[in-house]
Amino acid sequence: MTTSLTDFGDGYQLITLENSRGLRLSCTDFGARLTSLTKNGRELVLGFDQASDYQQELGDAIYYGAIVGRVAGRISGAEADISGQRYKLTANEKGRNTLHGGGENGLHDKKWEVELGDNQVIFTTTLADGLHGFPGNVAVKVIYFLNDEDEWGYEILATSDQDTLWNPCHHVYFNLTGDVSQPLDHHKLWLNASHYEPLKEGLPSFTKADVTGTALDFTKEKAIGDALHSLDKQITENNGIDHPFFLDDQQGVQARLISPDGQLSVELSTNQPSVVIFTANFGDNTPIARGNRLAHQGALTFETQVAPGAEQNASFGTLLLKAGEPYYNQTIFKINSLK
Ligand code: G6D
Repeated sequence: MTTSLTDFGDGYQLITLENSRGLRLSCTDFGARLTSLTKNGRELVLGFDQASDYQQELGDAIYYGAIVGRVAGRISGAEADISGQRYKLTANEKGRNTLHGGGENGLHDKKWEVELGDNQVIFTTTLADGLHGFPGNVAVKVIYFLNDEDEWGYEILATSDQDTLWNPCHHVYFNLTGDVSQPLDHHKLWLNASHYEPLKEGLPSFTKADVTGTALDFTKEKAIGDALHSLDKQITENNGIDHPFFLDDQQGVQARLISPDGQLSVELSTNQPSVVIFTANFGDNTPIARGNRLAHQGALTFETQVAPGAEQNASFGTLLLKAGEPYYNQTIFKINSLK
């Protein structure tokens, strides 16, 4: 295993780990973000090679590969009850919803402290009490790891000094072709999720629905294009997939993404109850990443978290982080060479 540090521009640094089997992971103190994951030279994720490229508006580039929170996803109405008190939050989407914890000066666009561990990169930061309207000073640690079994992943740990809302995610986007100008259509996806959360005008519906008979049924592996080009209203109204899926288990492999050429797969394991899958439904006005313009539906996220909307449906889990209690998200991705 080798580790290297390079300049990432704008005062940020890039840390790269490489194992003995040609799997290379790069991450930066800018948002504790994954910027690149290559297997024998093939780029598997959406990202850029300098910090400034993430600052562009197009395609919400600022979130690519970053840690997002305090609360990933949307809080409808930008208000929440926390331990009996009502809080008004930053309405950074359409002036009425809180998206990804309230937008700028969040986890995704700040400079984290960084230290190197044994095949690990450890990022730490704090979110101040009152930021974006949320109570509590939150101390956050993100640990990236890479090993010689071609597994990489992250742990997110946090504690707060007051009861607060806390449901971060890691916003990695995969495209296993090595070229994000290729739409996802011929990637195959299997998902151990018999239920999902329909959206209502792009917002949480606070309900669970059976995937059976819908385009969002990935309980048997299928081409993602079969879903993306279906006439299922949940697809047509959201211009693609942007849905929380309720995982049927929290141990072992819960999802598998297979490259169109059948050479590679990524297998997801997580201790989180849900995963939000978003297929980068940005249309054609998108950034160019490493020489390729991101296609509409050209990459797919696995945002492991509690399903957005849990603030109104306790069966989803809870967004509440009680003062002094530990939060822990462990998510592992196994890269398999299939041929
Ligand atoms: C999308 O739900 C997704 C988010 O994950 C993404 O970051 C944002 O909007 C741009 O709806």
